[in-house]
Amino acid sequence: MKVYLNGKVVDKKDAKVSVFDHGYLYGDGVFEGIRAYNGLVFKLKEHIDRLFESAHSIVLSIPISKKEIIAGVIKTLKANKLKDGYIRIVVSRGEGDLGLDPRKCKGNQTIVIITDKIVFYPRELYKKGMEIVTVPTIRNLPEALNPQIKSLNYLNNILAKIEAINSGCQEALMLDHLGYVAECTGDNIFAVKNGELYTPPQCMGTLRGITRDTVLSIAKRLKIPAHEHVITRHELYISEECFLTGTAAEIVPVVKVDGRKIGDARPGKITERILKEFRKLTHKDGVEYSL
Ligand code: PXG
Repeated sequence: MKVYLNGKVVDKKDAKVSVFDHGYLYGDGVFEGIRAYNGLVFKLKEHIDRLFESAHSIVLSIPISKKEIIAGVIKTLKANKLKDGYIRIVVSRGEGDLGLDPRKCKGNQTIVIITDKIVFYPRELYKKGMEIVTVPTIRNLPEALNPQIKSLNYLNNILAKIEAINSGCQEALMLDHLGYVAECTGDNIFAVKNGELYTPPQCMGTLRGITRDTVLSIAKRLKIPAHEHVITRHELYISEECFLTGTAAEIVPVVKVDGRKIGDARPGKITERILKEFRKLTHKDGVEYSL
C-alpha cells in the first residue's frame, strides 16, 4: 500500500509521523473521509471545502491549495490501483513540543492521504435494518467543540460508540445538551413521518454531513418534502421510517430505536427509494480518474 505524506507518495512502512506531532499528542488537526466509486470520487470538492472550513475554524493553515490536495487524492488512488475505495485526508498541526501552544509547531503541518478498500457494514444489514440505542454521552456543545469541525479529537463519538456496543447495538443515538436528537457517532439521522423527511438542523450539535445534504437534494428532486427541524426521541419512536446517512455507511435503514420498533420494523419504502437514487448518483457524479 502507498500513502501520501507531505507531498510524496511513499510505502506504507515509510509513512511515519513524529510522536511530537500535535495531531498525536492533542488531537490537534482535522480530517475528511471520502469515497470513490468505480473511478469517480464522490463530492470531492464538498469534502475539500469542509476540510478547509474545519481547518480555518481551528486556525490551522493548510500549506497547499485545494487543487493540490485533489491532485494528491487522485495520485494516491492511482498508486494503489483503487477504482473503489475509502479516502482519508488528515491534516495535523505538525511537530511541536510537549506544550499545547500551536505556535511551537512552527507551521510544520503534516498532510496524510490514505486510500484503502472500504470494509463497512455487511450487505445483510441494509436489507434487515439496524437497531440503535440512545447513549448517556451527549454530543459536544457547539460552544465548546463545535460538531461542525471534523477535528482529530473524536473521543466524544468514540465514548458514545463504546456505550452503544456495551448495550449490544452497533450504533449510538446521540442527543444534544437540550435532549434533542443530534446524530449518531459517524452518521446523520433522518426520520419519516406522514411521508415527509425530518432531520435535525445543522446548528444543533450535528455535523453538516455531505451525505445528509445529498439526501436533502435527492428528496427535493423526488418531490418528497424535507424539513430541517428539531426532533425528540418520542418523535423518532413514532416515525414511520428512520435511516442514517454517512460517507462510509451510505444510507442505513434503522428499524429499532431504544427497543421501540420503527414502522413495521423493516426498511421503509422511502428509505429504499432514496438509497436507490443515492447509489445511482454515486456511480455517475464525481471527479473522474483512470488507473
Ligand atoms: N456525523 C458525524 C459525527 C460524522 O463523523 C457524519 C455525520 C456523516 O457525514 P458525511 O459528510 O460523511 O455524510 C460523519 C462522518 C468512518 C468515519 O470512517 C466517518 C466519519 C467520521 C469518522 C469515521 O466511518 N464522518
